[in-house]
Amino acid sequence: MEQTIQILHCGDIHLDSPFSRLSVEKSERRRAELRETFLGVMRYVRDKAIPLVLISGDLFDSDFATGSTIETLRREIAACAPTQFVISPGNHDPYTMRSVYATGRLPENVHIFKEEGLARFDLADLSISVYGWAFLRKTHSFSPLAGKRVEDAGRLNLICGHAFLDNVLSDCCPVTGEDIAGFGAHYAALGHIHKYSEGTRLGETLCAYCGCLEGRSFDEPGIGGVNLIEATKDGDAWRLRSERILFGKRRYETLQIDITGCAEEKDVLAKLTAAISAHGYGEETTLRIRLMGELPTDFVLPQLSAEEFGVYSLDIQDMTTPTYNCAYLERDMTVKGELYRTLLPRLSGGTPEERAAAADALRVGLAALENRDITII
Ligand SMILES: [Mn+2]
Repeated sequence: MEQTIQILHCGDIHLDSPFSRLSVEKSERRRAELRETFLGVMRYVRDKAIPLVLISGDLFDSDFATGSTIETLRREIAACAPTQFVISPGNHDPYTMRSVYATGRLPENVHIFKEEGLARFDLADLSISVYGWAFLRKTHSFSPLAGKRVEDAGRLNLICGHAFLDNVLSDCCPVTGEDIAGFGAHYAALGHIHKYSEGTRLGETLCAYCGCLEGRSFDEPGIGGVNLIEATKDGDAWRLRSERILFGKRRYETLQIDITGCAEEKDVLAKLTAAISAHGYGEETTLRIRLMGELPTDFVLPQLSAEEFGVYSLDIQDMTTPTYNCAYLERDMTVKGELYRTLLPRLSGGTPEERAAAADALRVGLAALENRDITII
């Protein structure tokens, strides 16, 4: 008889993140949205009656959590029973005596790994074994899987842990691909890398990072989500299928747009609008646009607002360089020529940031010397 089991893998949720780059009001709203997104996952688990949830670390952003977050967590997890939750504390929320894991009185359907070394948790009635470990502090210096093998190959064997895969010098649990392949589990639910990527096969093991649930900065682009694993028993073997389910409410994205050749303000607007709509960015997107290319020295960039483009928030980085008549400026005996010659080493030889800063200085300087309006974005 065919038996199918669904397993939900999530992690790097970072509840109660400070979102410190945002204003007080916006950061409070983002914390609430993050909790709301997490509640969405819990609703999904209940609606689909998923029997097992793996949380691969960094459920909390730190070992501090607000009373209301702990209360919500307790209530939501209890309401999911008989679903079992297995949690592997990560580098942001290590298992310590004062952590929520030790003091939070979490419901009975939660199992938390408490040791740095490999431990095993069996779901008796489902013939599933989950192997995992805990961070006990900010660092974890060895691979709990090294040289180990699953103990009972007849069960559905899973790994749940926070680890930096194939980064042997890392002090964030340096597990290697060979460790995972050699261990011989069916699925490895990893946390730590916030970017979701398709699962990879390491030996017989499907191995995946779930990414975060909500991006918190431009370093964490895309809409966050969870991995839904469907394991089907086929004779003695298990067949696994992985599906990405999106839950994030907002996303951070960066677009690099070359505006060379734009002669007027409306050309820039048209180019940006086309790029934004091609990517389908809207109210859910905090967008950074990096403007590239060359512009005439007297070109004044228009003021660009998030509302104009229908996105949540807009951050413009002007990395354009001015096209200038360098042969003329080089020989120019006025202050303009002097300005150009002073900036020339950085315009032609610095890092991209230095070149951009020097180009800004030249554009603003020439504009000032020519009594033109200056707009600095
Ligand atoms: Mn994390």
